[in-house]
Amino acid sequence: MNIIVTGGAGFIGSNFVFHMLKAHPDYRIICLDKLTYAGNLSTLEPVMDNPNFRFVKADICDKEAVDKLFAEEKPDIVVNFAAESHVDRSIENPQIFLETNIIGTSVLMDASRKYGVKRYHQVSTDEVYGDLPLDRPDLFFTEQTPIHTSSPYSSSKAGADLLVLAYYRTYGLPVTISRCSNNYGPYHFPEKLIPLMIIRALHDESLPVYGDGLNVRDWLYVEDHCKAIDLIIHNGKVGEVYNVGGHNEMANIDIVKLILKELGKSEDLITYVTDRAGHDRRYAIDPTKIHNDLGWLPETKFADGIVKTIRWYLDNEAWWQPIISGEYQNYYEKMYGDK
Ligand code: NAD
Ligand code: TDX
Repeated sequence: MNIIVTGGAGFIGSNFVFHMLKAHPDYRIICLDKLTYAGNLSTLEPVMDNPNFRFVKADICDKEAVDKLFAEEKPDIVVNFAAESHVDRSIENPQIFLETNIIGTSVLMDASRKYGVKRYHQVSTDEVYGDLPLDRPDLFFTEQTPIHTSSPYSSSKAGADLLVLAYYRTYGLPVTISRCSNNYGPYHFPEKLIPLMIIRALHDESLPVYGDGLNVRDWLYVEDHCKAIDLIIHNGKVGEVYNVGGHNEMANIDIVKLILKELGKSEDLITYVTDRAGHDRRYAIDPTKIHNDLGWLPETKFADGIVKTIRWYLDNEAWWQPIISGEYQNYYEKMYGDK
C-alpha cells in the first residue's frame, strides 16, 4: 500500500506519519510538504532513514510537481493534511489560505482522479460548523449541522470540503472527510494556545488570553485523531463525512490555569488582551457516527494527555527553541505587540 501524506512535516501530519509507519510496517508512506513556517523537517528526522518512508518538498498547488510525484508513486491513498492552519494568520492575510486550502485541494484531487487513487481523504475541521452558544451545553456539531463559517481560515476549509464532495458527486472520486476538534500533543507549533502558553510560562512571560477567556474548545489528543483517520481510510464509507472529537470541552482560561499549575508558575502571568476578531465562542463535537460505524473512541484522557504534552515540551526544548527565535519573534511582536 502506497500512501501520500501531504503536510506531514506539520503537527498532526507528522504524528500521523509516525502512527502509520508503526501501525502498518508493510505500508510505504510518502510525505509531500512545502515546509512553510509551520513545517519542520527535523520533526521527521526519526523516520528519514526508514526504507518505507520518503520525503518530498513540494507545494500542493504546484500541478507539475504533484503530477510527477503521483506518476512516480502511483499512490493507493492520499491523505491531505497540508493547509494554512492558524486562524489569527488568516485574519492578517486571507489569500494564502484560499490558495493552499482550496486550490491545493483541487490540484491533489485532479491528480487523484488521473492516477486512479482508491481513496482521497480530506482532513477538515469542526470550525466549518461555526460556533455554538455557551448557554446551550445540550447542543453539539453533528455531520448534519449546516456549514456556517466565521474566519477566512474556516471559510477556506469549508470551501475545500464542498469541493471534495463535488468531486465525489461529479467525478465519482472516492473521497472521505474527517472534521476534528482541537488537537494537542507533541510537535504542536508554538503559535497555538497550548504550546504558546507552556513555552511562555516556562520563560515567565505574560500569557495573552483573548477576550474574557471563556471561549470553549473541545480538545483531543493528537494520537486519537490519527487513529480515527487510519480507521476512516480503511473502513470508512466513500462520500461520507465523519466528525471526530472526545467530548472534552474546556474554557481557555481553565487550560491556561492548568498549565500554570503543572509548571508551578503564578497566575499573575495571565494577561487579558484584545479579543480575536470574529472569535468563535464554543466548539463541541458529537462523535456518535464514527463511534457507531467504525468503533472509534478516544483513548487518552485530557488529564493524562496534557501532562504528557507539558512533559514533552520540557524534554524537547531542542525542537522548539530554534522555532521561537528568529522569524517567530517578528510574528509574535506583530500579533501581540498592540494587544
Ligand atoms: P500545521 O500548520 O502544524 O501543519 C501544516 C503543514 O502543511 C506544514 O508542514 C506545512 O509546511 C504544510 N503546508 C502548508 N502549505 C502547504 C502547501 N501549499 N503545500 C504543501 N505543504 C504545505 O497544521 P496542523 O495543525 O498539523 O493541521 C493539519 C490539518 O489538520 C490542517 O488541514 C488543519 O486544517 C486540520 N485540523 C487541525 C486541527 C488542530 O487542532 N491543529 C484540528 C482539526 C483539523
Ligand atoms: O494567544 C492566544 N490566546 C488565546 O486566548 C491564542 C493563540 C489563542 N487563544 C484562544 C483562541 C481560541 O479560543 O485559544 C483558543 C485556541 O486557539 P488556537 O490554538 O489558535 O486554535 P483555534 O483557533 O481553536 O483553531 C485550532 O483548532 C481547529 C487550529 O488552529 C485549527 O487549525 C483547527 O482547525
